[in-house]
Amino acid sequence: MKDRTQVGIVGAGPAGLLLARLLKVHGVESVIVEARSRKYVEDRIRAGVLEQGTVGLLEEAGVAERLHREGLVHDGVEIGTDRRRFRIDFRELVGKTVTVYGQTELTRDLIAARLASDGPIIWEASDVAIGDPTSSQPRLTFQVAGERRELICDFIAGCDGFHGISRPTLPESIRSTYERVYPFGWLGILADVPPCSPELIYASHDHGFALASMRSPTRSRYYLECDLDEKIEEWPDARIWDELEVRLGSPNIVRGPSIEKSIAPLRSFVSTPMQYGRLFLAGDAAHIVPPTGAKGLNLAASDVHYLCRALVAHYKTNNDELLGAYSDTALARVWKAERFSWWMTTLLHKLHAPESFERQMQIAELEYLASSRAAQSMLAENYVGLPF
Ligand code: RFL
Ligand code: PHB
Repeated sequence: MKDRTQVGIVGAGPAGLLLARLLKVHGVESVIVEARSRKYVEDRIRAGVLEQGTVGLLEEAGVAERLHREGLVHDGVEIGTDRRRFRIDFRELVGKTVTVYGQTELTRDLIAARLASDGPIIWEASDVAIGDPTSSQPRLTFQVAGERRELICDFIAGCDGFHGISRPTLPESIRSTYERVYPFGWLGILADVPPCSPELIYASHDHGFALASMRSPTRSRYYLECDLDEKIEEWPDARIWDELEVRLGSPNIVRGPSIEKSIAPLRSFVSTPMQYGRLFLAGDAAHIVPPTGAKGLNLAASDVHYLCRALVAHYKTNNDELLGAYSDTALARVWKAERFSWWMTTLLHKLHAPESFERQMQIAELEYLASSRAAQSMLAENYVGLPF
């Protein structure tokens, strides 16, 4: 079966769903092709912090109603060290805030809006492939329910995450990759207990990094730095709660059974360029950040903003300048978020022997951050999100 659309979107993660919604708002049609089932996509537990700019985009997309009702606006974060705890006050330092709202909820909102009126999502597509990306009629081919389908497009947006097929569609000869794999992972736990603090706490401790986050006033999300070869079975809930109390220095953590528990590796990764002919990459398909700066989802949103603006300029004013500049424009912001995420990660994790020079530098940098308004402003400006 052969179909046609203006923009073929590979992947129904936040990047693909938000792009489809924004395009629709501006009168551009799309079809989303997703490898997984709706249930799988809706149940995935991932990021939790939205920059103010991301919230603005969700407003533009008309999907911010529940976010404004249920999202928690945070004016700052706390940083914990072995010696002290101090606060970075975003509102006071840079006049902006972040909103805590789970990626899971955001994904559900975007899927509901899409299915209400915007156009199809083709779930559980297999053997997805991109044909003729440098021609004027690129194609998406795939199998669904045993039937082979072909979708002729004006443009294709590769929003299929780190393990997708879009990035490898760019010939290796034109691709450059930049990567850092960190020697530790994050053990995440989700539990229906009230958070231990009204704001997020990022803690650097001799035992390793810990993060106290949340999804709502009754649901907490915590993370512990762990070794990459550790198995989840080695971390019964009681051991996780004990370790969180030590690293966060918070005796008042409310304990409860874990609803979800998993270990994720940490990686910094950028693939350039983000365009090949009429194929445009957005989000994790082109770049990965370690979660320490809470930037992954927000970067997907800023890519989508640039891409949507460029596609709309093509259709409304026949101007392809923004499309031609997409890769450079998006990458300029990506690299700054990569820097910030790498900096937060190397500042707070256990990377060096206790007596090493490097460990002393880490301690000195944390002390500087605790006492310098300039250093705190740098953190705040990046954490709430650089402009786009
Ligand atoms: P996503 O969310 O990975 O969505 C990509 C979608 O594409 C689908 N797909 C395909 N569809 C069709 N054909 C194919 N061949 C396909 N291959 C894949 C996938 O099923 C999926 O639905 O990428 P997107 O949209 O760019 O969004 C990016 C964000 O999801 C990501 O940056 C963040 O979630 C990163 N991230 C985290 N960021 C944070 O800021 N804080 C966190 O705590 C945090 N935890 C995480 C994370 C990413 C994780 N991944 C990718 C393994 C935890 C995990 C486990
Ligand atoms: C989360 O709540 O999942 C979260 C929050 C902040 C981060 C990473 C993850 O930096």
